Amino acid sequence: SNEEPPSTDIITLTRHVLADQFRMGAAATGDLTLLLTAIQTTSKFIATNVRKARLINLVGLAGETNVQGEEQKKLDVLSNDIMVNSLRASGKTAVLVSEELEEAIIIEDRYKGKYCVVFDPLDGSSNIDAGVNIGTIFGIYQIGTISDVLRPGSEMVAAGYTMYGSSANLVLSTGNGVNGYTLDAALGEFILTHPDIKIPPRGKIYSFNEGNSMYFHQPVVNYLNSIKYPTNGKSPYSARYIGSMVADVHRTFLYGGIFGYPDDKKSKSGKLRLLYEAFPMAFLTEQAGGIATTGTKRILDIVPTSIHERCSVFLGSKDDVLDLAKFYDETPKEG
Ligand code: P6P
Repeated sequence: SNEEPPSTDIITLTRHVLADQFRMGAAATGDLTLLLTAIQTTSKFIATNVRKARLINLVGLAGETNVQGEEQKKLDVLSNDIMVNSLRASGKTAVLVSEELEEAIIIEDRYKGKYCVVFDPLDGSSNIDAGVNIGTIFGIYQIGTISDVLRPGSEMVAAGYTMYGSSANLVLSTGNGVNGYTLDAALGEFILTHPDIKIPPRGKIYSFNEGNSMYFHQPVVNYLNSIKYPTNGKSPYSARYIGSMVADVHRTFLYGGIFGYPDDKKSKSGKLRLLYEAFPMAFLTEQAGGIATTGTKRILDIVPTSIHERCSVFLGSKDDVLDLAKFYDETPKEG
């Protein structure tokens, strides 16, 4: 048959990360690689169960939807449980912080390793019913002697997300750029499909929930007006808002533009969580050549005061986010 012979030189995520470690000449103990293997396992498990839930949902539409409602909520818990169990069992973690858990988990000595993982196991899960892409977001710190997780995002050693859609896409940085991997379910491997992701320096898309416009602070209003009613003869930007952070950020990385969930008069500190949403996405954004700011401060420089605190987020193409930041510089502090 004229079918292409299968490649015998597939670059799996594990091989790619190992190659990176060797290239770095780091005393690659393999610890990070093993930790990332555990994270891959959780993403495969979640991908399977999100797909099943959608299937059940389709089947369930004829049944009592409230059962499906329960099913959806269970998915959040299911995703959290697989993350906690798999990360603990890896023997590479000391502290876990999950969006689903009020308190941080301190790993018992028998399983204690040198990393702290902060994660949102299933962000945007309210979108499952509509078949909208959702995702897992994670960040990895190397813990010193103290199991103190309240450290700036700039101290993360790795960060990534897995987006569950028509396929499962895992986007990862270990500090040397950003790479995208797609799950080959037959092999059960994430294969390198998007090497060295770089955000275009400027895009033509803005991604905000304009349903919050009534509450937006003046700098955001002024910025949005500048791209919706441009006075420089340029055409207005397009609006794209999925309402699932992983999907909106993934599109921003690939197509460029700006994603924003700013603090406003209703959400005084914004809505997105600093430790396991803003930090990982800001880490990836900078590694992909973009900028991530609160409007007045680099997100990765924030020192958290509590594990579930929220923060204002603007991220994406360098030139677009710099344009936004100018409006904060120009606006006198509101009384
Ligand atoms: P809104 C999903 O619930 C989420 O946490 C993020 O994934 C998403 O970016 C944001 O909230 C959407 O919030 O207020 O626009 O529905």
